[in-house]
Amino acid sequence: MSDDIFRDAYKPAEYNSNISKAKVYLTTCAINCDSPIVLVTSGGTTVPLECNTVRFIDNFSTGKRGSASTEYFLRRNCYVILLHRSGSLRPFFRHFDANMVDEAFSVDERDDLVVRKDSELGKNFRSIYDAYHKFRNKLLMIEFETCSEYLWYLRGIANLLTSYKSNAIYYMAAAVSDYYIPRDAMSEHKIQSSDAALDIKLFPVPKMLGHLCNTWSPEAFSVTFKLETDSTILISKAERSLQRYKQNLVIGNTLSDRRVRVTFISHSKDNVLKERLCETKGSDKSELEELIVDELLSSYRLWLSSE
Ligand code: PAZ
Repeated sequence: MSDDIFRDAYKPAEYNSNISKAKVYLTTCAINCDSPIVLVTSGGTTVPLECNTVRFIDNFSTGKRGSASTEYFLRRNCYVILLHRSGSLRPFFRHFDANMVDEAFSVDERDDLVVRKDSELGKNFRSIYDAYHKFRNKLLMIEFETCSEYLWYLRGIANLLTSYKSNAIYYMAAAVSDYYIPRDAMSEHKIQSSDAALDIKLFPVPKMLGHLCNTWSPEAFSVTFKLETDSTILISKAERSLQRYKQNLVIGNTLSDRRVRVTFISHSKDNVLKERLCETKGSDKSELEELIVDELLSSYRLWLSSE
């Protein structure tokens, strides 16, 4: 079952061209650099119910964690490949939304459309625009939609990143489905409605984290996120993940307060569990992702120096 998801039937249509783009990106931008190359995963994966997909299962993830973190990694001199859900929040563009249009723009006396300097967007527009232009060549974005597309890209990019050894960082903030429907069990066409209840059998998605940390990219620094809704089980679940997959760090968060606090969970060299709370309260940084990225990069540097 574990390799079924890598059958050609699941391969993303754009796979070859996106992996070629990643190769070019790595060779032209990042090959001779000492800066870390970070793979950020972001947003939720879908699980199609039909081969010709009309309906699918989705989850809550907006892509804020991944897109905001990408900005801070870029600002800290890292290269970033952002593997993100299509339509989820994107770095820099996440600051703009349609509701701002009326407030942010006006027409001046020469009939030109101008950004109103007194609007929220106007106040920040220039610095965001400048940052986007400054960093966009250090950023490569690849989109996924389904869980299998995500896994294909993860494996493909990990294959490329493996030669960057400890210069590569994995920052896995995507909310990846735990269950899916294998191609053979999926309806070819739209499931027809009827008066009877609909039975759908979901199968566990093969766990790829072990492959990533131990085979695909064993020398990289890998950080995974763990989300729970019950805060009382968060640390034990994170610890179990650390024991099982041997990633360097798990960042735990709960659904309700994930915007203001996370907990860094790791093992020390002598295998003692370490927990560090990271929260916006009492910090001069307004976005949690800035705190997370700074804390993570110091752990990374410490790890590099102890290698
Ligand atoms: O995408 P978002 O900003 O709305 O949410 C971020 C998050 C909660 C999906 C992320 O922090 C996370 O915990 N990802 C891993 C989820 C999991 O598989 O447990």
